[in-house]
Amino acid sequence: MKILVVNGPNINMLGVREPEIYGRETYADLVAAIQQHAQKIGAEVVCVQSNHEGEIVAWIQQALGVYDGIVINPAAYTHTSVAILDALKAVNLPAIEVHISDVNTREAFRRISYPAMACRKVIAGKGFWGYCEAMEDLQLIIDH
Ligand code: CA2
Repeated sequence: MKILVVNGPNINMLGVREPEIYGRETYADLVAAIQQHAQKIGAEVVCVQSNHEGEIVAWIQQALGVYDGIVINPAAYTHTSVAILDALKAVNLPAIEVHISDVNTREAFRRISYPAMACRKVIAGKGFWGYCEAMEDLQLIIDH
């Protein structure tokens, strides 16, 4: 099973600022945690991060025929991007949206998600574990 993990803008700043919201661990720590869990569940995972909406759209498009599923934290683009929603709809791969923080208990604008309309599930507020849970959920969806 091949999974593409896509992280959006500013996720590369993890551990640098706002530790009260996003924790003290860095983006490199996140990738290490994802890869460790991928090994445990027998999945092949590629992690990418971009601060550019078009690049995220391109990665989703290129996932077709290469990956079995997508785990995506679109970060701030969650709340604005019809382009990412349309790309997920276009490839029609099973996708799960993840947020490190609990977007439902923060500002009202964070409760809106466009990409979620093309995702099987949204996992929020579970920190890095959310990505691991999403990989396990994808495995169940793909295997059945
Ligand atoms: O909780 C999440 O994972 C978010 O997707 C993170 C986004 C935010 O816009 C979403 O509403 C929820 C922001 C990522 C920025 O991460 C930073 C990390 C450290 C310092 C500054 C920003």
